[in-house]
Amino acid sequence: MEPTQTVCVVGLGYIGLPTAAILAANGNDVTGVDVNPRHVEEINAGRVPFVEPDLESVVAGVVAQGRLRAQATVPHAQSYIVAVPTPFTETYDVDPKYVRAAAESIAPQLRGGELVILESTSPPGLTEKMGEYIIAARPDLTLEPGEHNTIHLAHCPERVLPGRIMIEIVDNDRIIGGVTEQAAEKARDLYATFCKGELLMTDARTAEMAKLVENSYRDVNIAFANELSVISDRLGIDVWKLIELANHHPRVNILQPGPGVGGHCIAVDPWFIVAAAPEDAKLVRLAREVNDAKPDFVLEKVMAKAAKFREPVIAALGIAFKADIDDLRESPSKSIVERLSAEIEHAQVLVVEPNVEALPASLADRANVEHAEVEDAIERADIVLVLVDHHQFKTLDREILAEKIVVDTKGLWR
Ligand code: SAJ
Repeated sequence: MEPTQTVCVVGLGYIGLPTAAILAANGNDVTGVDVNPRHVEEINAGRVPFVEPDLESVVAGVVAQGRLRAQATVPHAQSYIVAVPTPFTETYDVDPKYVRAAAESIAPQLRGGELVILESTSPPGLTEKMGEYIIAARPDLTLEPGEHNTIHLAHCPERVLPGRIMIEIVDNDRIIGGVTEQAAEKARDLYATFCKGELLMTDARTAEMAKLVENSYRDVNIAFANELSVISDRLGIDVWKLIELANHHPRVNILQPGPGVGGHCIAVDPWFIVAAAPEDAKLVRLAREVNDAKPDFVLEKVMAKAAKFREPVIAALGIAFKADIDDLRESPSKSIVERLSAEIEHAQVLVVEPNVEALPASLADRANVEHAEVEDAIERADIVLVLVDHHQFKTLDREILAEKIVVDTKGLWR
């Protein structure tokens, strides 16, 4: 089979690498570019530098077939996909430095007629801004459609769920946002080589906003659940039962409360909406504030229980940002445990996290913190604090909880 087209993916992280691999597996000739030499080396050896089910077999296959290679420099390609981080600044506005660096590394290779797609989560307007970076570096090119030297720009946000990426990257519907109609058509043709979901055409700004809105929708719904959990606690109502009952209504679907919202998407993206329209994004901002305040509520609850003991032993179950993953970034559970061990120095905190080999330095370095096995931790504890609903915790024999004070933020053992 002849390659469908040459594609260069800039940024070989959680999104860029699966995208590069799936494009290559569907006939495209793909070069992946990454600034991390260790990543480049690993990928060229057919290995994946992070955990994601089923990705490694695809990467190994396409690398062996010569359809995917990784390197440090940007080559010429018919299409480019930019999948780099878009962190936010202290004022919650986007920091476009990685998008800018990617645009500036692509610009020298362009001849006219190429398609440049931004996949990274973006506030409205960043795709157009990427075009400005390209034109600033290459004033001989244009973003006007229909010229021989036109560069086509599109925003096609990824919406895959970590842990299910290789399934969702193929099956999910995909929003294709062109800065021009021609750009959208070109981007659609590229995604059509591997995407079985519907390809939904729109403009770039709407596509940028759609991604932010999807994650904000979830954030607002979780904030509602978290607020209900605080209200229910005060009123002596079981919030899990309450939500279960309310969700029997055919038009009600409340998400689950927890210790707070973590990860690098749902806890981040709503801020881009707030930054874009600070006066108007009232609900979006409030939801962020409610979810960010939930760890304080959990902490106060545990501290009140711990005050009854001279030297409390607290088993903290889970520090990942959600169930059955090893990702500790932006994890409310981890921050609760850090604060707990700092605020009650005379407490012993037994941290259970079956998905990591060792605790992060912020915890490992504390004298009153120990990485423990779940049953041992519970046996030794006065207080059992459930922070993540890992499958190992769900199936525990409840007998071992008798006599223990339980603070269950995930409604695991009701
Ligand atoms: N959470 C709750 N209650 C719930 C559901 C989740 O407290 O009922 C918490 C989780 O514990 C976690 C956080 O929310 O701390 C986020 O978890 P998640 O599983 O909802 O989402 P992510 O961050 O892993 O992935 C999301 C997904 N977006 C949506 O479902 C709208 C994914 O499809 C996106 O691709 C991803 O963000 C992204 O990259 O933006």
